[in-house]
Amino acid sequence: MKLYETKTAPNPRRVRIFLAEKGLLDQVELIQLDLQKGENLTPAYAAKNPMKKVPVLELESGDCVAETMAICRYFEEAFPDSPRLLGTTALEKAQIDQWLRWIDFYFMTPTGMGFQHTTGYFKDRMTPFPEWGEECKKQAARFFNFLDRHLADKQFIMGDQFTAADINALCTVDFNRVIQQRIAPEQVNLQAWHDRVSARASAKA
Ligand SMILES: N[C@@H](CCC(=O)N[C@@H](CS)C(=O)NCC(=O)O)C(=O)O
Repeated sequence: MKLYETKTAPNPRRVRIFLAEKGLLDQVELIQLDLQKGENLTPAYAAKNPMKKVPVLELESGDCVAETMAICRYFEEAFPDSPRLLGTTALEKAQIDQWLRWIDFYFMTPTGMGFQHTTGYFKDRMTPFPEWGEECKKQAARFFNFLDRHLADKQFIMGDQFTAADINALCTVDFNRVIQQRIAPEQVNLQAWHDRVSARASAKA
């Protein structure tokens, strides 16, 4: 299997950590794309993912799966003996999904938009609106506070169990450095959780 990705980008990092936690990193060949050079904008790549984003998983059959969580879901289902990261019971699955959507919509997306609209990183392919970018940065900063409160009495986002929600939150917290946002000294619960999840071997994947 091939995984089209970019080492420095946050969405592919989510997949790499997910695979590392499952012990499945050796199942994929990592193919690097330089996003700023537009290597994701070619017709050949658009045939794999019409949205022209990384990551994309390409199976031996030639079938492609785009979208970070769809790729993670593929590995969760295709390798049922690997550690479960998307829940086991109906309630766990639903609550993890809830968290993944909260993190995507209210944390990852504002972080990404804050980055793209304040830096002009992709100005060759979109029109940046700096004022909108600043608003998005504020929304991402509010999620730091929300996570800090949530983690006051928990080891991980779901409680005692490390899940994909921790992976996605970790990658988003870390990516906030590109918009100069970091865990504040008073956010001690968030910092303790961050130390805990960053210490796992998978965080270096
Ligand atoms: N919803 C997608 C988002 C993917 C995404 O935005 N990827 C970024 C890198 S983290 C990308 O490919 N950007 C290149 C571009 O926008 O041209 C997912 O979850 O996989």
